[in-house]
Amino acid sequence: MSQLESIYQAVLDGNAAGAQAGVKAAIAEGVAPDVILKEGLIAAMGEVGRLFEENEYFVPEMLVSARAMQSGLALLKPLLADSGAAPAGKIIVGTVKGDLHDIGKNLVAMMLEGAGFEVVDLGTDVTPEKFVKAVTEHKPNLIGMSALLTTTMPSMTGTIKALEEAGLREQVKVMIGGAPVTDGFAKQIGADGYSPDASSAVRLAKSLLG
Ligand code: B1M
Repeated sequence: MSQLESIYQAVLDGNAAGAQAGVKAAIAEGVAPDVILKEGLIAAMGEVGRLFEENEYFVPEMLVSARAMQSGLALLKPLLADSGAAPAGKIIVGTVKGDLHDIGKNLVAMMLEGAGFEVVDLGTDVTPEKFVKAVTEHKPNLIGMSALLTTTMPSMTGTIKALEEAGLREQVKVMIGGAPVTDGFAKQIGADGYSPDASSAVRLAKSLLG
């Protein structure tokens, strides 16, 4: 079994120690960090989602797989971060109200940090009010919202409305992402941009700031 296959299998099995061992070994073998991420960790989470849809996995299995993925991701973090990048701007990130999925959001935050952004991470289940309060407090250039559930996407709309009502909308650019989110949805709710994955999120953030 290759190191990528063993990482994939460890995440499927919810085996955090195995995922870490696999990531360490792959790094030692010189496998590129983005390949470990995409072909090992992210591919396995995609399969976990499929197994959940097929009723072969349930929430506990998803949870232990998520933990295994996060422990592998922690080892990749320093390698995915560019070194010595100039400060590129300040961004507040969070997973929207009602939504507890944070792996994708953490990955986006990690890549943004690596690209030189100062990132304020509000965590998960972030209400529109909390986003507004954080904008007042931290004065960011950008807000990045993540949603993984179709049922929580409307909270993105709610946050944009809350920013407008607080008179803050013109001060920040808003970017959104997450598996069910689309470019069309971003346009519909008046966000400034959408990106499908973490590396394009960095390009989008940079382009939004000109
Ligand atoms: Co949940 N879950 N989950 N889950 N979960 C999904 C999302 C689901 C698609 C599974 C399925 O049915 N196939 C489904 C949603 C269906 C829908 O709404 N259409 C689902 C469901 C139903 C649920 C529950 C309701 C289950 C239940 O309780 N019955 C429940 C909801 C809890 C809640 O949030 N209130 C639930 C719970 C959980 C766990 C807690 C067990 C766990 C999350 C653990 C954690 O995050 N700490 C979990 C997991 C792990 C998943 C799957 C399997 C994997 C998600 C993931 O981490 N992917 C997921 C199935 C799937 O996505 N295939 C599923 C890997 C990650 C790297 O990708 O998050 O897409 P992703 O992020 C990407 C891009 O989307 C993008 O960049 C990232 C990196 O490339 N991106 C952005 C993300 N945010 C961005 C922001 C940006 C830009 C890009 O700008 C700001």
